[in-house]
Amino acid sequence: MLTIWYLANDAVTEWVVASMNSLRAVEPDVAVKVIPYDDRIEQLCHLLPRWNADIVDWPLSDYDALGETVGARPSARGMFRKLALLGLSDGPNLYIDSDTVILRQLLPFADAWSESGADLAVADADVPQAFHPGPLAQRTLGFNAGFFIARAGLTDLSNLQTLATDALRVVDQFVIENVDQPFFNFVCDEAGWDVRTITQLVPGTPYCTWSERAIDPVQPWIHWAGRSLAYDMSHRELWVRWRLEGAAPAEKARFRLGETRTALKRTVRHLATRRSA
Ligand SMILES: [Mn+2]
Repeated sequence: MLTIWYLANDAVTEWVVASMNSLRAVEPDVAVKVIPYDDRIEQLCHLLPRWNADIVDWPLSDYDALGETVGARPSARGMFRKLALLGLSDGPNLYIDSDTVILRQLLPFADAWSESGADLAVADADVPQAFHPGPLAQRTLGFNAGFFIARAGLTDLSNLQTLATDALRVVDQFVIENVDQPFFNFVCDEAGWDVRTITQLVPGTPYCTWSERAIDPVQPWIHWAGRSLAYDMSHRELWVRWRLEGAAPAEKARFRLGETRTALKRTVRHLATRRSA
C-alpha cells in the first residue's frame, strides 16, 4: 500500500497547510504520514487531523548523526530523517517536500513506478546542486531530494551508517549546503539502484517542477525548492489559494492581516532606505 510522507516541524506549518490542502484535493484516500524534523511539533500535531495525517514517533537521532558524519550543519541534520523511509518493511513510500503545491494525482506515478520494477523514482535533477565538479558530478543523476518513491526495504540504518563513513573519502565533492541531497545521490550511486524519473514513468510529464518556471498543464506539483515563503515568491497566488483552502473565515482574516502587515513593513523599510540614501 502506498503511503505519502512529509518531513516537517512547527517552523514549516504554513507550507504544510498549503501542500496538504492541495494533496487532499487530488488524493483524498491515500495514507499520509509525517516524520518529525525535530522536537518542535506541537502546532503541527494539532493541525494534522485536518488531513487525516499521522506523525510517527520513531527514534530518529541516528539519522541526524548521518548528517553529522558527512558534515551537514547542525540545524539541517533533521533532513537526513527522510532516509528512514528507505528501510521500511511496507511500501511503496512516496516522499514529497512541504514547500510544494500538488497539482495532479500522484497515484499514477506510484503505479507506473510499481510496474517498472525500479528501486527508486525521482524528479528534478540538478547535478551542480548535489556535487562540485568531479567524478560524482559526472556519473550521477544529481536528483533533487525533495521527491522520491522508494520500495520497501531498499537499505537500512546500519548500511547508511557504513555509507556515511565511506562518503568521507569523497565528501569534498558534496555540495553540503544542500544537506542530504549529495549524500542521497551518493548512496544511490554506491548501491547501484535502478532509478527512474517521473518523465520516464509517465511520458509527457515535465521533468522540471521548479517554482521559477511557467506551470505546465500536466505538471504534477510545483516545488519552491531553495526559496523561502516570501511576499515576492513566484506563483504566490497559487500558494495562497491552497493555503486558504477550507480555512475558516477567522483564519482567512488572520492570514490576510499578516499579509497586509508584511506589505506595510516592506513599504516603511523601503521609505526609510530612500530617506537615508
Ligand atoms: Mn523543497
